[in-house]
Amino acid sequence: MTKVLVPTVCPYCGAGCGFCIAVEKERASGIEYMPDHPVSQGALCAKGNAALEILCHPERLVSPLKRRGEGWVSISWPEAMDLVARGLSQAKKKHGPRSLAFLSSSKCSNEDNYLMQKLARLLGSPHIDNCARLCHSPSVVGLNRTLGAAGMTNPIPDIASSRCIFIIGSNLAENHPVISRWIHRAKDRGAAVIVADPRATPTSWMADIFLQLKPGTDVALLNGMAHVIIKEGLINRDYIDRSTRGFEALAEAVKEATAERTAEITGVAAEDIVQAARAYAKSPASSILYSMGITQHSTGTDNVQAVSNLALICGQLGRPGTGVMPLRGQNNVQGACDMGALAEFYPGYKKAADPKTIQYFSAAWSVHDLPLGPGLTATEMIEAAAAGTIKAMYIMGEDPANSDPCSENVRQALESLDFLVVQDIFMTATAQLADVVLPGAVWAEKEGSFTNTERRVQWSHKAIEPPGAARSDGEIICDVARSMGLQFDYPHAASVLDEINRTVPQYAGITRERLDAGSIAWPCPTADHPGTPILHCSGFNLADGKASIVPVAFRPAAEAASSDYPFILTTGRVAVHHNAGSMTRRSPSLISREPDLYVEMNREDAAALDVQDGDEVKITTIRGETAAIARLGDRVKKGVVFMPFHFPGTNILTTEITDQEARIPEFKVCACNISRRD
Ligand SMILES: Nc1nc2c(c(=O)[nH]1)N[C@H]1C(S)=C(S)[C@@H](COP(=O)(O)OP(=O)(O)OC[C@H]3O[C@@H](n4cnc5c(=O)[nH]c(N)nc54)[C@H](O)[C@@H]3O)O[C@H]1N2
Ligand SMILES: Nc1nc2c(c(=O)[nH]1)N[C@H]1C(S)=C(S)[C@@H](COP(=O)(O)OP(=O)(O)OC[C@H]3O[C@@H](n4cnc5c(=O)[nH]c(N)nc54)[C@H](O)[C@@H]3O)O[C@H]1N2
Ligand code: SF4
Ligand SMILES: [Mo]
Repeated sequence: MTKVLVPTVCPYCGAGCGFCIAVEKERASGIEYMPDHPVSQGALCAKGNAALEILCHPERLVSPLKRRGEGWVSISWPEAMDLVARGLSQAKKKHGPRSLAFLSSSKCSNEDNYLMQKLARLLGSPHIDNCARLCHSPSVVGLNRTLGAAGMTNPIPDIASSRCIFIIGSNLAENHPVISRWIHRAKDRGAAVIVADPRATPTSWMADIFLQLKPGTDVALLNGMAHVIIKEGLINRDYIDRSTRGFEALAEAVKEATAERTAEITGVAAEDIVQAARAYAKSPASSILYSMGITQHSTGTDNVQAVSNLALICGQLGRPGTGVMPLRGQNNVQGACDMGALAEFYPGYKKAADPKTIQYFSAAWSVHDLPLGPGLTATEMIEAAAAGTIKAMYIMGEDPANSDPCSENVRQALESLDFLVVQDIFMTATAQLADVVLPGAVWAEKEGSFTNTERRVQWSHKAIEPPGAARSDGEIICDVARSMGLQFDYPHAASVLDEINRTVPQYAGITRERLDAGSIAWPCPTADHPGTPILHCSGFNLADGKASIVPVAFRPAAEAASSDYPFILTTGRVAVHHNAGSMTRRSPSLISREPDLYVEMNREDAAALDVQDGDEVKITTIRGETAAIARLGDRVKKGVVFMPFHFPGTNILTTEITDQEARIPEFKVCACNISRRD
């Protein structure tokens, strides 16, 4: 029997591991590892290993659907296109192009995202965004300001040459498991690991120094570390003078942030703060890895700036083993942002509010009347839908009804739209609210390029045909565009990449032909440029080539524990589920390992409430309540509880309060109460 091996990229997280799908008789028969892959080197985590389980799942969407009463009827593609064109055109005609909003998908390829944002803007709407808003938008704002670029500065394999790795607000052992293999390699070579997290996690088990801080106190911790480094003369004076501006203001701002004062705010012992500061500053090559524990706060942008301040005053940038590494979440969230599926940027991070950007793309796309931005962010779109200014939405590969905060408000907002079209691979909570549902093909059933967290662009090949009448996202977008009277002639993904090469300078040299020979990290300005694995080696893309040190003052989280809501709820992830769970809850090998929504509590808190391990409890916030199974232990300190958000229910509880600049919700801190359900 002939077996063909088709190289693809894992559809789950931003590590971008590669594997081959073995195809026999036109079916995916198994996974073959890729020992020469630059990141995964033949390894995959539990989710990667289970990826094929969703391909032929009986609940896959296999035909377009339209709502009829409480149920759904299958319709043909021409009828679906007619309904979508009518729904979007009517809103546009009655309320103007700015009444349309588009959510693009960081699960989809660069080509799909490029097409989606182009569709939005050619229809005259500036309102296009993706789930980066809920994820790394503070990195985009903060790092663009301080370092002039928001990408991870160094490649993943480079972590192995770090001598000190500071992991703050990231549980990479569960959420980027293949990246944690590179940390183990560094540890084997003698590197020190520091972890700052309110919870003990499989990541903190790797730590030499574990800083178990109170949720939302990262700016205080980072300022405290900067204080120690400055006081003890551990700064890199040469680097500060040569490559940065703003140091004196930071030194002034952290003058009072002594280790003792920091200990009071963060709950971390002063001695540990001093040890961590010394270890990070003194090592010849230190890197900082961070993720949602830093960004998902009303102070997310401040947190990111405080992280980059630490790297800058120690000169821990621009060399192997150093760097500021925002670990990107979804398989293609980096690419979705690069492609301009963002409210404030056209492709290539050209500012949506700059008339020069409009000129550039008007010429590139041979159109006029492109909308000046910024558009509404994902979180603002929901508010605008509720307020009645957004009338129609096109949502591809996102599940805001489960993944946005305060689910009840999201549901009401989406229900109040005149028209909603959702394009997904499963019937999600969001799709349940749609007028029309379009069945997309998933990664293995289509081809395209994906950009992982290190800015590494890889081509993923098509292994099998999609089920039933499902079609690739790119084809569907082109069809929608054509049925709205636009000229979208892209016969295949490569023809979209060809346009990306011409319009996105960072991708100019990342051609389809070159991707056959291997992956390339952007920026890659020409066809003979090797790509740029390490950023900021010779200065920064800011005035005078210098980075900005931006002092930030500690501000507490928006919600504090009170007598009615005495616990702090923090939400996040577990190893075997992914985000709102549409894929992993349907994956038999994964759901069997983690079948229920649970809340992790400290044993002492549970004892005071007479809650036993395995009891069903009720978790309440001012927004609503949900039930979960209590899981007792010592991983969280007294007064803190943790829930994963992979099951419906968690986001009923979370707050809509956002960071003022980046508009990311504060998923990591809200006040709640817990009681036993009898
Ligand atoms: N298994 C799995 N892997 C995934 C995903 C998944 O759902 N499941 N999702 C992907 C996506 S989209 C993303 S964005 C990434 C996210 O990856 P991570 O950022 O690692 O995910 P989280 O679990 O949300 O949060 C990370 C850690 O932040 C800690 N934390 C909470 N509050 C604070 C705080 O105030 N300060 C600090 N310092 N830490 C805090 C939490 O306890 C948690 O351990 O993972 C990606 N990979
Ligand atoms: N409480 C709480 N909430 C959170 C977070 C948290 O830490 N705590 N984290 C936030 C973060 S970091 C993120 S990134 C968001 C994630 O928010 P979402 O992006 O809304 O979450 P996902 O569940 O990953 O949704 C992706 C959807 O894409 C579909 N899909 C997969 N592949 C394809 C494809 O090829 N084509 C199409 N059309 N669809 C496809 C999947 O079935 C799924 O429904 O959640 C946020 N919400
Ligand atoms: S680490 Fe991420 S990319 Fe790699 S196999 Fe696991 S989920 Fe997939
Ligand atoms: Mo994310």
